[in-house]
Amino acid sequence: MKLNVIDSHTGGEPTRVVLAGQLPLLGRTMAERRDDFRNRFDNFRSGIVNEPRGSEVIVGALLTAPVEPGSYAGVIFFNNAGYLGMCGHGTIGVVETLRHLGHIGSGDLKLDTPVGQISITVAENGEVTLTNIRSYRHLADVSVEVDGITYHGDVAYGGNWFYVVHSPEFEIALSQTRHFTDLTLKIRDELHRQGITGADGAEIDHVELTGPSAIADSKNFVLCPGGAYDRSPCGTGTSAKMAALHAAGKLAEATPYRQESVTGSVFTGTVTPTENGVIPTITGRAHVTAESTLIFDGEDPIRWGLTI
Ligand code: PYC
Repeated sequence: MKLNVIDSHTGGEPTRVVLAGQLPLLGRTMAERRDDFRNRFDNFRSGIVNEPRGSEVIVGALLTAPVEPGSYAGVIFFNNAGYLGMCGHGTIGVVETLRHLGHIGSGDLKLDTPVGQISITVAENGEVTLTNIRSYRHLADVSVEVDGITYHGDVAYGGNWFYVVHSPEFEIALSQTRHFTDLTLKIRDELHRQGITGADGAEIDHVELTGPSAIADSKNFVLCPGGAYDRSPCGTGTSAKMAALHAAGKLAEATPYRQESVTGSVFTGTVTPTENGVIPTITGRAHVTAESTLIFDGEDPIRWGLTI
């Protein structure tokens, strides 16, 4: 079995796009198709993103036919730990991949995801602005204690569930990623231990630390579900953060908010208030890094990837 994929990175965070029509998913909605992917092809999920073909940093994006009228395509995001509701850097990577293939140019398009339809504008220079689904602060000022230090943060939704730590602030730097990974894993475990969840008991699987930035409004470190940190500023994390700031009266409608990542890349966002939350936009740029054919050799005992 072979799969054609295109790799890109968005602000340093990789996306591996699996071109449409190669894994025939059943379902009328993207959520049904995601469930079919999980039930029948989860070995491909693992084989596509995990070692030896990938790593815990890669986010996969499987393209499908659209489900909503007017949409260009459907997309299901996944990683080493499972499936993501939405993915901001991944959406920008998908759009750059479609542009690289000559399937789209500048202009507007819509993509269907398991959590809703995303609107996209592609500029002549390849910059992508995505309009995300409704994002909102679910719980304000939740405290957790780890190693004798109390952290304060908000539980917020931006297409995935986040605990956004607002104090203390951190000096975010690449040299500190091991320390921040350990800390955010402990914070996430503590949230789970205390039974703190998103709406309807949803698991909080991303933790975002923020601190001052020399070039943007803030700099972040985002722990992703599988234990890797986001090399990009995290589109869903920036959406969640902006929703929390707006709910706290700290971010006004249409005011550009610049989020720097731990690697120094930047997304610019805005919010438009809506009932019970905001509609965020996120602007960023991706670059294609490889066109490849993945081979799943029936005689390879680890063809479905290593789960480390
Ligand atoms: O950009 O939304 C994002 C994202 C989620 C996980 C990794 N990147």
